[in-house]
Amino acid sequence: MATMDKIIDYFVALNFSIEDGPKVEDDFHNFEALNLPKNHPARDMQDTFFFKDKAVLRTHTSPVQIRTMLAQKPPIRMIAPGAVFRKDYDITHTPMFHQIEGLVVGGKGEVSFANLKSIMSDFLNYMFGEVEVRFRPTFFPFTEPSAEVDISCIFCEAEGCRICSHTGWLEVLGCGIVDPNVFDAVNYKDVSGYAFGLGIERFAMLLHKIPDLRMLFEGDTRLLEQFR
Ligand code: 2NM
Repeated sequence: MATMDKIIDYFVALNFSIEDGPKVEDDFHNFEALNLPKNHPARDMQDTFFFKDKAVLRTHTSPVQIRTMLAQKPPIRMIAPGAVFRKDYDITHTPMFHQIEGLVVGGKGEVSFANLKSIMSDFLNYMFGEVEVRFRPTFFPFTEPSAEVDISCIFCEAEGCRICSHTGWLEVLGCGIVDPNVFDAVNYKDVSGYAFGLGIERFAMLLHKIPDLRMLFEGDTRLLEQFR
């Protein structure tokens, strides 16, 4: 997928390794280690596909970050591209989609929110050209502080249109400083880190101005012909 390759190229040039992991996951790697304890309301956000025996289809690629941290010592500088699965189907959601998540871990005090802001801003300017980038505080179980990141609308030059819901802004990714509970789960001591995640189909949709995400999965030749 061209959009996936463009994103991967950026991070490979910055010395990130590409990591992979299983799509059928267990509770520990998909939830528990990511600070999503059992019976926690944050689990409902995930709309998980469960198997009979408690195995799950991964709802994000973060379990790959957990497996990489368990297998390697810091420093870590990685991205995990791949398919993820959620019970969600409408014009902006498909039950299978692709994510790229990134993780950087260094020694105590080595990694800051300022580092995260600058790498995310540079990355979004590489992807979308000269856009404004805005960080809004939000909550994720696995990062604290956390931010949702918006770019100025590339469809209307931030004038306000239907695609940006007349706000002038498009939400494109989430990120934050890795929560200490995540490092505890993998037995990392005296480290600091940041992580980020984004949906590749959403990026493709914005880059190619495709109005309905489901069109990417239908294989209609009228869409595909335009990308020959
Ligand atoms: C996001 C947003 C913020 C994330 C966190 C981690 C880990 F494993 F380090 F805890 N991996 N990915 C993360 C953080 C993902 O996606 C919207």
